[in-house]
This record gives sequence, C-alpha cells and structure tokens, in this order.
Amino acid sequence: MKNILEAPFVEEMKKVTANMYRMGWAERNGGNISYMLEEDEVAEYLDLSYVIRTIPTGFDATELIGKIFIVTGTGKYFKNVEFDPETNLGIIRIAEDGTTAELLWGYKDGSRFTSELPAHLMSHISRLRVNPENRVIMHTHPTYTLAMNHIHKLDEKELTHTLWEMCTECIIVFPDGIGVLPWMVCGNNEIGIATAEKMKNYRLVVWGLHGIYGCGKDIDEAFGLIETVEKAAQLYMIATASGARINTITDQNLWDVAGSFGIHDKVRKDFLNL
Ligand code: 2HA
Ligand code: ZN
Repeated sequence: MKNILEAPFVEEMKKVTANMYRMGWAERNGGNISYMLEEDEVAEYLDLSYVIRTIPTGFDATELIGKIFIVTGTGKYFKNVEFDPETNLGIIRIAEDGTTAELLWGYKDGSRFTSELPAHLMSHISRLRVNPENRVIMHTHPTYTLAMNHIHKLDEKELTHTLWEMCTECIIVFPDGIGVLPWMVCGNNEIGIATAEKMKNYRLVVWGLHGIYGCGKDIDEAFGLIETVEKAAQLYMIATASGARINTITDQNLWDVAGSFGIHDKVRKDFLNL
C-alpha cells in the first residue's frame, strides 16, 4: 500500500486550500471542497473494505452510491490543511443506503465533513447529469465578488453581463453565465437543493452576500472559473470606486470575441443586449 500523504489528490487538496487561503478567499473555516476520486486510484493507498466509521448525511444521494470523495472537514481552516491533511480532510464513500457516508480516511480528531455537504453532493448529481466528467465542487468567499454583491443587483443576467464587460476573456471562460441565489441560511438541505437546481444550467453559482460555488472536471478548472469571476469583480470594484467609467467592452465586442473562439453556441445570448 502506498503512503496516502503522498497521493496526488491529497497533494492537490493541500495546494489549492493553501492557495485559496493566501488569496484571502478562505478566512477562518470559510470555504469547502469536494473532489470525486476514482476507486482504482484510491485503492493504491487505502484498503477500501475498511470503514473507520459511518456518518449519516441527512439526505438522499442514491445517484452517488459507491462514489468516493475527498472532502474538507467541518470547522476546519484551509490554512491548516497543508500541515495536517489527515485531520482537516476526509475520504468518504456513499454507502448502499444513499444516506450514509463511510469514512475511509481522515477527520482524525473524530470530526466530519463540511456542513455544506448537501450543496456539494446535490451539485455533483446535477453536474454529472450534464457532464459525466465533472469531479470537483468548490465553495469559497472571494473578497471582490462579495464586495460587488453589496453594490450590484443580484440578478443573473445583470451580474453576468457586468462581469463579462470587465475583461475580454470572461465571456470565453464562462459563456454559460453565473447563477445567482438570494441570501439564504447556509449549511442545510434547502440551500443544497437550490444550489443543485442552479447547477443544472450553470457551472458558477453566487450565494448572495455569502460566496460562490464553482465546478469542473478537475481542481484547476473549478479554481480557474472562480478566479476569473473574482478578477472581473476586482476590476469592477476598482473601476467603479475610482469614478465614472468612460470606456467599455460593448455587447457587439463580446459577441465578436465569442465568435472568434467558435463558441457562439455556448453563450447565453439572452444575457447580451444585441
Ligand atoms: O464551511 O463556508 O458556507 C464554511 C462555509 C460555509
Ligand atoms: Zn461559505
């Protein structure tokens, strides 16, 4: 059996959590990540017949029975993951009943997965239906995106449009736009269901005045989506705070750049005013 502390998926989790902490997106216990792993890759490091303990999830994830995820722990700080992955992360498998998680590794101090597991697993279900390659769901609190939530309408078309206008390549990175939920109580099944509903149509979902969800086939893709939104939000906040904007990328410009990348069919054209 190989040493799990050297597994590439543990390394990736260490790197991305440290990175998000240093970006200022993950204060204290802010943020959470779930990353679906292949049974074969995990079997190189763990005896998959050995369950440390079982933890009820409180909701039905029948579609994910047998699937294995590495998930950040509840109350755990991203800044600490790289120094003690076995306490701050866990590897769980969804049991045959669909409502129990089998702990295969981690949460060494007796704790459990993030309180946002409903939003994560329900979003995995939504995204896998659209894209069988999806493996990562990521939630974080990016500073400028949140600042912008305080001064910009929380409307899907308007928020997406404003962000597209900020940098030329935003429409290339997220042509499908951004889903937006109003402020809601977090950590429960209700926000999980609402997030998963948005994830049917969007790879990015803003939780109003709280944070953002992103997804992807790997950590880089999910991170890259959120990073691009955050860069655009930063430009918006700086440009808006500095006074009247006198130049903008027009809707025709956006349509043209999408055309040059061959993605007209992917753009939410109803989010442009052409
Ligand atoms: O895990 O970010 O939304 C801490 C959070 C809850
Ligand atoms: Zn949060």
